[in-house]
Amino acid sequence: MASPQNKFTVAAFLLALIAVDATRAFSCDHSWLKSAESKSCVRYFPEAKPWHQARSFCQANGGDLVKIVSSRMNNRLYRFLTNRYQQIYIGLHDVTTEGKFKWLDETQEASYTDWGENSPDNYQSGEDCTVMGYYTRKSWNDVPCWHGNAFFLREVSWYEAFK
Ligand SMILES: [Ca+2]
Ligand SMILES: [Ca+2]
Repeated sequence: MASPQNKFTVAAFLLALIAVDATRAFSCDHSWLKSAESKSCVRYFPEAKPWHQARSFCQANGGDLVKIVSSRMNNRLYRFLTNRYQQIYIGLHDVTTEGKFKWLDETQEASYTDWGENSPDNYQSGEDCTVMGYYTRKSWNDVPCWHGNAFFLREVSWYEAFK
């Protein structure tokens, strides 16, 4: 039977492991943007892909399309819009229920959004995916999912995945 001293040693060892992992959870590779508020690392991929293909690419690389949780995070990502007509896919969609835009890992409608003027408009009844970049304005727009666009991948941190 384990002595009280041994139990203490085991507990200390486990706490040390948790501490190491907690530290690792908040670091991102230098080429990734660290988002503490969403507890994820975000990376921009310039290669244009349709939304579902972009998502598959993200999943194959251990992540998913980005989830934007605050205006602070949103404004940081707007910095990737360097071209007036550039559009970048994010993980917000109304594929499952028209007009109800949800993040990929949620069942409720998104609480934070930054839609542009008259958006989302489901133009010609065929816009279920979301881009940031709305012509020359920094805001969001619903677009047809088959459009090829650059995209943001997010990798959820250890902390969020296991809490
Ligand atoms: Ca729609
Ligand atoms: Ca639209």
